Amino acid sequence: MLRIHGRATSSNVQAVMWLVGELGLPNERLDVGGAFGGNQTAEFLAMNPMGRVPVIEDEDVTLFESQAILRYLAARHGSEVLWPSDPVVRAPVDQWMEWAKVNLYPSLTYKVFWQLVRTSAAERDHDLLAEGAAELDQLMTIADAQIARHGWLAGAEMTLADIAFGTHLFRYFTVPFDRADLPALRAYYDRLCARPAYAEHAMVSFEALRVPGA
Ligand SMILES: N[C@@H](CCC(=O)N[C@@H](CS)C(=O)NCC(=O)O)C(=O)O
Repeated sequence: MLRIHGRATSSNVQAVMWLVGELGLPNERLDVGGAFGGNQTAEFLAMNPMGRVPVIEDEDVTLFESQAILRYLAARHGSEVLWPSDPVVRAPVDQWMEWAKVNLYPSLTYKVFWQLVRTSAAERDHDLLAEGAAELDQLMTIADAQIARHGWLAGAEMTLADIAFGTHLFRYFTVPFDRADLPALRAYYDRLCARPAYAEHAMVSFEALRVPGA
């Protein structure tokens, strides 16, 4: 059975679990990382020398890096729609997956989420927070236009690009900061929230991550 190593509060684990839920794959998820520890043992480092989650074990495959895991699971167990086999159809899906990981993830995770949830108010870097919020305005405006035009991030149907991107929207819309008013993005997020697999795996409380005074 597919085994996923990683705590449910990790956004990278959440992306993998959301896909696992969408595909209905039987699985076992183990709480590893953060307060659970277990990610610096020799056994874990043999699977991922970075000591990070998620890691998956699936029959003959052991894999780390969440985006590689998404591609692998979709290619091996998924549908043609989520991760098309035709390179021409797949390319924009891959493009938007990378766009989300390379741009959205650091701005939201390290500049906004970490400042608001994982840094006490006394130590908060307001310049960094403002920088992250401005970056998010720009990035989400791009996403809003793309979604308004096509329906989903990479086209007319939900793909891995939406999983790589949409996973982060729960935190984006939940942490308290000034967001741009983007109707297509908001409607898209509401559609994601109505999906059982998203509600179960991406809309995970982050209160366990909050530091005192944040
Ligand atoms: N590029 C990696 C990043 C993995 C990563 O940074 N994971 C974080 C959780 S989101 C982690 O393992 N942090 C240490 C911990 O949880 O103990 C991926 O996408 O899988």
